[in-house]
Amino acid sequence: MAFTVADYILTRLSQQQVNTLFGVPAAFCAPLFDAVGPHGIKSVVTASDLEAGYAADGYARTKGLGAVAVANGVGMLSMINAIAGAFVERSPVVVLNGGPNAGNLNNLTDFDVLFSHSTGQPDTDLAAYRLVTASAARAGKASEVPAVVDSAIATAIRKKRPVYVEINRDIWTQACPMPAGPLPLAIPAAGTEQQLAATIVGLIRAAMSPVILVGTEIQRYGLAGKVAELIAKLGVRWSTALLAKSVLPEQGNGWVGVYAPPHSTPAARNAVEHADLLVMLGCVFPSNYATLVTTGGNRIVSAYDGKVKIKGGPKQNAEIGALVSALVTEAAKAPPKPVPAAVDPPAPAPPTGPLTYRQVFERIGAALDDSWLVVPDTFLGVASAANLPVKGRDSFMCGAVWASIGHSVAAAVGASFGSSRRPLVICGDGGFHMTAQALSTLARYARDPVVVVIDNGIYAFEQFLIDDAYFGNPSAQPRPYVVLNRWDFVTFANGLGVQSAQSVNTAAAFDQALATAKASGAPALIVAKVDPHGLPAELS
Ligand SMILES: Cc1ncc(C[n+]2csc(CCOP(=O)(O)OP(=O)(O)O)c2C)c(N)n1
Repeated sequence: MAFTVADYILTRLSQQQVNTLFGVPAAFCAPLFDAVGPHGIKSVVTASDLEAGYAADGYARTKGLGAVAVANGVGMLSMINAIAGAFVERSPVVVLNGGPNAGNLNNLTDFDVLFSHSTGQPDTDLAAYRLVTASAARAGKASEVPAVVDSAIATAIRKKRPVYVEINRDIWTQACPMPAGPLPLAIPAAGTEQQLAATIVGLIRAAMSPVILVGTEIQRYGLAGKVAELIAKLGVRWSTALLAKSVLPEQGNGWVGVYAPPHSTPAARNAVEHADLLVMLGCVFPSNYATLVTTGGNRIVSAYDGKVKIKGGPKQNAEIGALVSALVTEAAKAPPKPVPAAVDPPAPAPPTGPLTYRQVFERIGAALDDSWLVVPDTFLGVASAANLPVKGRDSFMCGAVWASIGHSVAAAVGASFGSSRRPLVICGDGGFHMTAQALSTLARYARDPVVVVIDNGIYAFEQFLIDDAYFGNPSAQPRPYVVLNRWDFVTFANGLGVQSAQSVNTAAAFDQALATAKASGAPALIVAKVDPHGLPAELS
């Protein structure tokens, strides 16, 4: 049988250890799904296109590269939110689209006949994805496929961002040359790294209270081990931005806690905000970091996206991998300094009375071991999630910057394939409403995430941002537009095939439900019912 265009793409993906293709098939891309088997790739069909995008993103964050294919137009535009998040948060997902053929395009331009799911523009998907990917290209002929695909996958891996590949729907099964040689994955050093590293290490050694803020690029480029070495050699304290939580094990010396303003722990706040030198390595900053970054001026060194900026100086080119290696080499030139001891998290209060937001996090914190991957959503509990004592490296995954509610449940689908850890999702009821059908995918493919839904009946985070006085006053009414339709979550989960589902309203019952879910090895839902007026500890 001939080696086809679909085979080419799947070969290149499997060479990069991608063994799962997420998506929702449609005629324009179905031949890709038909071809997966011989490549050792499994297709995972999700309950929605948005879920497919989040799942591929969760897989990419945990495995290093992900792939997804959905229907052109209707599927692609539905999924674009997930890929925008992957772009912002540096998650390399290969988006594969079956695009119009020559006849479709002629009928559109000559006769105004729309091809399937067309907006009436020949390249809507391509143009839209150009905005949220590191590269977007279309292959109209089989002969163009090797160059288009190689360039896209290499870009995804080098830039740690999603890429978009559109294949003329007619050519999936056409003959295509086999891949020639390895992908060009090397990232050339800029040549400045050694000198910049000498300057930065000199500044750290001269500082009284330096802190390294470790960011996402360190995880994505596999540099965590080297940064751990750097911390040990320099005896420096360290924190992470929320997006990068668990890039290094948090029980090590020098750890001061996640810095996620405005609700960080006093230890993290003091260390980061009062550091006389703050070295920020590969951090993606959302707006809540603006004060720190924009007013830091003379005490900040930052390395991000191929550039280094030292204390208000100009941005200089530097490749992060070469820079981190050079920092370690420079740091090794003097004897290691002792690293200050880690700051211990506060002990939880005894679990009494009705379940509270605070208790849910305390109980989860007490139950964490190194089998779990904690996957919080964007909700009132995000600051509490930042402080969870997760165990070991890569034990936390969160859409902390793009902040799209519902990400957690669907990204856990992908992470359950990409990580050896078991996802423990923590989501608000409103966020759960967004991607709740993902429970069906978990059941169908026998995945084992545990999903904790904190059921307070409202979009509490929105209420908090609009009028937080509501939370201190038990008789206050929430804004009408933050009130949710109440679901019977247990019946809903059972209906989707998740048999282990229970609703709890005390801390003891929550502990029991979590232990049962852990023992089951099957997907599980725990509905934690809390008072809508309650706040997590960090916001009280
Ligand atoms: C896709 C998307 N839609 C809307 C928002 C705005 N938003 C941010 S938090 C939030 C409320 C979340 O409510 P819930 O999941 O119930 O958690 P809670 O805040 O009650 O803990 C909303 C609507 C968003 N961030 N993402």
